[in-house]
Amino acid sequence: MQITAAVFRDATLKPSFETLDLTGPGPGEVLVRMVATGVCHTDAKAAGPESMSPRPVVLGHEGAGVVEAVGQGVTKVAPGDHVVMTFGSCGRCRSCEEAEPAYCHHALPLSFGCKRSDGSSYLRAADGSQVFGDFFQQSSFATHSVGRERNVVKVRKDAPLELLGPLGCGVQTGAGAVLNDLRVKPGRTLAIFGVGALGLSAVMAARLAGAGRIIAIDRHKGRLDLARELGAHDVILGGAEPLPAQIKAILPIGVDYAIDTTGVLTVMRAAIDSLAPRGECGFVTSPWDGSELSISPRHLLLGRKVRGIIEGNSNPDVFIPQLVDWFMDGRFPFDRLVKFYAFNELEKAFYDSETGLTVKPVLRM
Ligand code: CXF
Ligand code: ZN
Repeated sequence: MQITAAVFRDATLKPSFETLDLTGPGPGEVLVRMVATGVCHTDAKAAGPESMSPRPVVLGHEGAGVVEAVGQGVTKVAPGDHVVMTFGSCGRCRSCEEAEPAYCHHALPLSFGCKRSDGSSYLRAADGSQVFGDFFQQSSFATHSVGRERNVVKVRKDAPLELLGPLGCGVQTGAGAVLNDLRVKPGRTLAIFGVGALGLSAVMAARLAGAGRIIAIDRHKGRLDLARELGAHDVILGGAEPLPAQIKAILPIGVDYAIDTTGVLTVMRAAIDSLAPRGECGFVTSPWDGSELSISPRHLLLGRKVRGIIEGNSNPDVFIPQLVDWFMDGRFPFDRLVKFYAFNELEKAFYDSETGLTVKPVLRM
């Protein structure tokens, strides 16, 4: 079939909108007609000069749409089902067997490798040349997408499908860090460094968890205002005196939990330095270039922990429908983060999200 897709042929973040040939769904695959897709910072990284993926490539990994056809052996979904597309996982490694697919032993090649496990590709340009799809096993910046049985999550049909794509990455990353991984206990204190899509999702989740004190930190005043509306008790505008001192001016012992969503080394260090004894710090992203962070082992000795958390340690088939239910009940208003764009405004959506103008862009197909 023919589809329209945003193809990244160079490192400029400027896609060309092309008609491509799609063959599929193959065995175990699910063809999804895209309704809308979120835009995540990882898409901009993968489009730019630091990309880990081959080119030309179709990016996008927060798809939401309607199942159009299923390949041989697929039983989880059927044509007509509404689905959110999420990260891929192998289903066979120890992490997958123990229902922690975000830590799949094959997570990186499945997300960034952009080909099927047999090496083939299902997308061709008009001249017959290969275009890489399969980014996060979906490449959702397109009118149609090929997922796998494991990375499509069926959602209730009364929920607004065009809003739901970000649940597949950014929103579950922030909310899941609080609820699935750190498992923030009622009454405990939490500092969230950076309140973009990940951090604001963490704020809403912390409120749901009954956290006693939620401190939001950001460089954008508008985001701090939104953090307050979504449940933060205190806000700190970044850029002035050292952040740990500002946090300890509110909570002298430090916080029980800290989450860094910025991937900025100095901020990550500030998150660790803000912890109370036995406090736990989660990093939900990292510098893209693999650069290293210095930590004082003496500071860690008092039972403090530091942990990387990817995709909110989500088991998506369970967690995404749960987030949808909470949204529908009015307890998780993540629509407050979203601004809609037309499909052909992808470049503007990248720009608005990198400059902080928009928290979570969603492209309508
Ligand atoms: C990201 C999370 C941070 C490391 C690279 C992959 N996942 C989705 O955007
Ligand atoms: Zn993402």
